Amino acid sequence: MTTNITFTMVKPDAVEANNIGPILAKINQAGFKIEAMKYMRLSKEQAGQFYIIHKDRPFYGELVEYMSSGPIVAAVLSKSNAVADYRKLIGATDPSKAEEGTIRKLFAKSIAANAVHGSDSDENAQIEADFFFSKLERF
Ligand code: IDP
Ligand code: MG
Repeated sequence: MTTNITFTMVKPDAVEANNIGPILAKINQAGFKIEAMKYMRLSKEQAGQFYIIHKDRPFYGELVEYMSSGPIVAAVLSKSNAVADYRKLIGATDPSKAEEGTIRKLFAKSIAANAVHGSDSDENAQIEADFFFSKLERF
């Protein structure tokens, strides 16, 4: 299997709870290499743009408010089968439905404040990585 990428964020709830370190440790232990990383706060406009695909969902306003409520860690990760393997590592969107040992089971507070983002396809991984990082910021 060729190496490919996925995009992740440590979301504001997990940053606030001092779980950046434990989450990055899980990511490295699972065999992902960090290709790019930054610590930043999204404006409402940026959060709205990132999640534009969800603009018609009832939780869109809440999601944009939440994702711009505090700093996040954004990162590009690489590994064979990166997108699917990372979705497995993070677990279900709703932490009450996430498998034991997954990042969301361990660290998420709720279906909205669910600790991490993970890309859902190779195409979206590229779009999301390009949204946050220039070529000069990727290794
Ligand atoms: P995913 O992050 O597991 O891919 P999506 O369906 O793409 O889940 O939803 C994007 C984000 O929107 C979720 O991670 C979560 O933060 C938020 N979200 C999803 N469903 C709900 C909901 O029913 N209520 C509130 N927030 C939600
Ligand atoms: Mg999604």
